[in-house]
Amino acid sequence: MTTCEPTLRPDLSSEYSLTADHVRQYRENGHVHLGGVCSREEIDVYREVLKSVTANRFAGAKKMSDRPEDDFSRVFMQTFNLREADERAARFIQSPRFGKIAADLMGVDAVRIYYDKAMFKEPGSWLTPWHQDGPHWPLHSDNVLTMWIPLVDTAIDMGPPRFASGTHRSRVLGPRGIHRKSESYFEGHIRTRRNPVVEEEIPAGDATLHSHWVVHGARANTSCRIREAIGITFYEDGLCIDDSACSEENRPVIDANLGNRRPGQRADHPRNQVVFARS
Ligand SMILES: O=C(O)CCC(=O)C(=O)O
Repeated sequence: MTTCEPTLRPDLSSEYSLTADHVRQYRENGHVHLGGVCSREEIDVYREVLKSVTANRFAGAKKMSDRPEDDFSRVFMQTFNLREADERAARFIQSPRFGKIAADLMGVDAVRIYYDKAMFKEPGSWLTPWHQDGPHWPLHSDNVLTMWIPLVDTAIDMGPPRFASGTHRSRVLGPRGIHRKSESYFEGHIRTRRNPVVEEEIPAGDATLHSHWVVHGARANTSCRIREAIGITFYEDGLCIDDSACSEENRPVIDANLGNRRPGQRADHPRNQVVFARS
């Protein structure tokens, strides 16, 4: 069908009008919600593409009640690096529009992609425990962020991301990992420090962006709809690998996402494309 040709899909090269207030919010709070990053038409077209890539990968998923209780599978189904599996998905994920937003928020000249992932939270999925991303990634810098893009309107009962504003300023704050222990630790931290928690419904086409240091999570999906979302993690071009904070068990996966560059080397593997650079 001609409508499936990659060349006929929106190229997302036009710029998003980021305001000075967006940049201020991102830097002060560690996260920001941007309205209308994609038009409804753009998101609908790419939703079909991204769902077709995830469909095979999620096909064998067990029923919720048969999944182990002590791993991540009850939080959401996830799969990585759709951009490497499908040219049309790459067109979306590597779009200069998204790359420029990330670069402008961080105030850097160029950004690379660390990885992308689909996070589909099914009805009945558990909450996403409070956590920080930074402590398990081998990029110890303030200039790493994730753009979270829902493919469907995400109401509060579907579990949009929630953020503890301002927690990015302290960098590493608590235990590594995303589990019951991180949930209770950060819940206590947020209560004690009275960090404001921001949780909003996110229409399809909007996006949130969060620093990898900010404490974040999501409530359980108590609706009857799947929360379909894509996360794209960007970092400042020029960073070197520092994996001193990574756990041994995660290191092979983490290193592979950066083309197995070694500590001290530049994180500049071709796998981690530069998707935006100021000329
Ligand atoms: O989608 C979620 O539930 C959590 C997302 C998240 O932790 C992230 O994108 O870093």
